[in-house]
Amino acid sequence: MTRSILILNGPNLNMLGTRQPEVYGPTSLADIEALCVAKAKEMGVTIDFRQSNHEGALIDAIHAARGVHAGIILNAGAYTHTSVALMDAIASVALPAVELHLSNIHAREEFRKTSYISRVVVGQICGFGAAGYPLAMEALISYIGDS
Ligand code: CA2
Repeated sequence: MTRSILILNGPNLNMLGTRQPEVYGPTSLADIEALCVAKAKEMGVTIDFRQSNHEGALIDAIHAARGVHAGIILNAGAYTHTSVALMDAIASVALPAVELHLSNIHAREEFRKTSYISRVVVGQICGFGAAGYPLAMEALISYIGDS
């Protein structure tokens, strides 16, 4: 069976490439999706790439991943630093998950150093810009292995 992974993007990530390229890079979310589709082809997996600005919609997508996807890559945007509900959603589906950020959240404002998501994921990739997405795919697929 072809393995499938959910790549979920949170609030404001639809605005990538329009402002603050010095922080988040020049790449649009559509360009990042194309990068992930190419990587998925190379790795022989399928992806479901999504973005929502709504916490509940992100939670619904995580719940729906159960029994459908082998794992989750989550860039929760600013919800990373605030959302116990998203943390609980990841814990509730018991799927391996990788936390992803374009920027190095540990080198920025104090409030970005706190991540609720970190408590329930296998690991975190941050600071590599758009290149972090294919890196996260490699990390997750390697973690999942042949299971
Ligand atoms: O570095 C990341 O990937 C973040 O998850 C991006 C979030 C931020 O709140 C997190 O702390 C780290 C922000 C999403 C993108 O926001 C934009 C703001 C202006 C222009 C374009 C995107």
